[in-house]
Amino acid sequence: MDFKSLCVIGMGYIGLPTASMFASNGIQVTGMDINAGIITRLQAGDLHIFEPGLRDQFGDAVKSGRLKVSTKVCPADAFIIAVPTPFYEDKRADLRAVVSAAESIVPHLKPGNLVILESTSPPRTTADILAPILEKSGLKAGEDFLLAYSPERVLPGKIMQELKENARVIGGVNRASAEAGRDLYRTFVKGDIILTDATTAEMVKLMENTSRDINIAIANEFARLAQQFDVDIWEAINIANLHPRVNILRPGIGVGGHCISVDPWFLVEAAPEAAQLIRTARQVNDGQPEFISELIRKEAGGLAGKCVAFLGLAFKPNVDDLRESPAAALARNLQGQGATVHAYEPFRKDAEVANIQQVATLDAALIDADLIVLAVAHDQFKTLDPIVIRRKTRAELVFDAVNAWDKTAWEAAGFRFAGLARKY
Ligand code: SAJ
Repeated sequence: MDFKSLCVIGMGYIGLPTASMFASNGIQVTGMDINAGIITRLQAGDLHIFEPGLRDQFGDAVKSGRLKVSTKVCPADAFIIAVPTPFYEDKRADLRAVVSAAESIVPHLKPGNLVILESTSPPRTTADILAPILEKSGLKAGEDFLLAYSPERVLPGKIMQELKENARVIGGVNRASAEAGRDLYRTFVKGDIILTDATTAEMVKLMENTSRDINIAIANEFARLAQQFDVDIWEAINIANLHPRVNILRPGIGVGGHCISVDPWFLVEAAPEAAQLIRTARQVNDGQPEFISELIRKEAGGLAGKCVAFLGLAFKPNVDDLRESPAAALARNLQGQGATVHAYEPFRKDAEVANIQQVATLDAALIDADLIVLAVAHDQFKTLDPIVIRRKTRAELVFDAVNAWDKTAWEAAGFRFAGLARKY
């Protein structure tokens, strides 16, 4: 099939790069978002998110005249839904944005159109929730219009590259829908395109992120054991990973972001009895900020009345995304232990994180500090020179929660150094 126009609903971390990529590759694209503030900023050429390479790609797309942004859905040959699917307090999937995106397509849906859902969703969402909403148009899914699920699988920080290069799964409500999806994404996808049914594609996406969550959980549990047995976990993992069939991931302060810390719950919700391991892994990772804060408290000999220079609030290194960030949870845990936390996040100096006192510069974080906690291994933190830092703070203790700093160098500069299961 030949697609000339596309409407992408949701201008977030996935929708905006995807819309820019299609427009740069010849398709007439409307990027739609219900948030008028985001659209006004984009119209002024001001991106509300940071992702390497996105600014240029978006700029090229706008310059080509093929990318427009709007608060309204427009008629098009194809529609992509890329809206958030968070969870409610009780961890059930919150599909309100998907439902309202689908409803906003209904008045524009024409015979021969293709609708693709990209948002991570519980199994059967496309067939059981999306199709009935779109069929309110009077058209039948798979017959009058085409409907598929194609999960985004790109890694924040590498989105522009992975959008093109990763294998793409397209699950249609029937074969014709999957094939139409393939024709659309072939516009820019260089990786393999694998066709399957919609529910399999939904399950594949959840399995990918769940297996990563479980692998990080076992790394975190190993770190807790190493801490107990006075073993350096980083040395132990390096040695274990020399085994040809072992690949232990990195322990840390927990698992955050909008994907891995959320998606496994969709499987737990769908089949609680069958998903015991998945639930336990979630609990281990969610418990990690508290475990680390307890380690810090012990190292500091108590935190009451102490001031912490807290480096990093993003959910992982070199991104500006603070959603579900374990760093924010750790900062709050330290405050709960009586510490005053001065948090510095270079990628989001203006972010307003509830109940966390942010400072605008590194120096402001260091000035009154009794201890320094490295929570996120941003490149600009990794390369800090301990000799320079020594001159800017009276802090004596440095706690590296993410194994990013050289213990010897910090000790040589006059700091007492500790970390997660760290001996060397
Ligand atoms: N983390 C660790 N240890 C590790 C790796 C990661 O503690 O060894 C932590 C990170 O610090 C972060 C969290 O896990 O808090 C998740 O980070 P990530 O880099 O593993 O993944 P995301 O959430 O940025 O992106 C994931 C990716 N999925 C997989 O790798 C299976 C990406 O491909 C998906 O597109 C994305 O979720 C998504 O949107 O679903």
